[in-house]
Amino acid sequence: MSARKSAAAVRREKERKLAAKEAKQEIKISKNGMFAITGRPNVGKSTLTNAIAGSKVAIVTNKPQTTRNRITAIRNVGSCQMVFMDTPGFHKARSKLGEYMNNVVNESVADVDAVLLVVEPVAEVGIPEGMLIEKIRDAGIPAVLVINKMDTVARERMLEVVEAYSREYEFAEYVPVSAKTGEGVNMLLEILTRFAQDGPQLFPDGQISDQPERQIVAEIVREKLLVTLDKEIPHGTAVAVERFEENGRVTDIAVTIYCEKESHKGIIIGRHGAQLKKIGALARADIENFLGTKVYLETWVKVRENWRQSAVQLKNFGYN
Ligand SMILES: Nc1nc2c(ncn2[C@@H]2O[C@H](COP(=O)(O)OP(=O)(O)OP(=O)(O)O)[C@@H](O)[C@H]2O)c(=O)[nH]1
Ligand SMILES: [Mg+2]
Repeated sequence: MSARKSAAAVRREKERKLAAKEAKQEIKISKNGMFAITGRPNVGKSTLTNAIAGSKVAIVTNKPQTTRNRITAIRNVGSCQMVFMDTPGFHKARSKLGEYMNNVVNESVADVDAVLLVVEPVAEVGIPEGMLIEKIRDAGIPAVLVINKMDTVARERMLEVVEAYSREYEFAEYVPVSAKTGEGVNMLLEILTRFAQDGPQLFPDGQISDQPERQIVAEIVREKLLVTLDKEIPHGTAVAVERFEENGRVTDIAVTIYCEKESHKGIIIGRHGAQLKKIGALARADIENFLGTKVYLETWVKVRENWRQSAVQLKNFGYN
């Protein structure tokens, strides 16, 4: 099963490189555009980021506050290279980690050609959306309202959403999409090319993200923690990659999962280690698919009391 997946991943990588090579021969990049993807937690920013990248670069779950860091997706459209920054869901912070996450949003909004505000298809401007609109106004940067999850509502609903948001702010564009089905995503990209500026190609052909492999591996493990564990426990976890060695067709990886309490550690490990085994198996399958090699994955669990409130620990886990 896993060997077949690996072969498929290798083939996909080859196809992507070939497509990139062909594209390069035809069109030379003469413009670039930087875009921040913002919105409240759980609206589908990372799903949209993956749809744009054409591959999974950001983890996605049905739990709010999944994304913690800025994650880049790179996509060439015609003569334009577009760089997207997925950001954490903007929320009322209750920890130093939450403050860090909101800060990632602030910094991303400050330095782009346009901001995408991703919203649910609901005709009401909520508190996080209102706060993000204030940031956009202050920064004086063009903004595009992306109405996501259009697969869940009737098409007519869009007009009501546009009406509600246009009362709050004059968006440059209003674009309905379904990040999940991919509908409207090409149209969105086409529209966004208007905000690009004359400039060089920033990333080589075929590169779809600037995240190191190790970081994506840590994120995949965190996704499995979020998917398999309940309530607050997964939100209090961080994952560190301790070992990452490529030995031909096998990648040897060791990760440590940090959690906030001894009781959480017990739950993560589970009875006779069953829960940790399940998390490891799910993560390993995805990591094999991502790396295109077989993977040997070792998992450890450690406690770091209240790390989300500690500036020093946040820094240790790469949230700095
Ligand atoms: N039906 C439907 N569901 C979607 C769509 N886009 C995203 N979702 C779902 O919404 C949930 C949240 O998606 P994410 O992409 O993780 O959302 P996010 O905005 O990145 O969330 P945070 O990182 O927590 O801020 C997941 O269960 C997705 O499958 C969509 O277009 N349609
Ligand atoms: Mg996300």
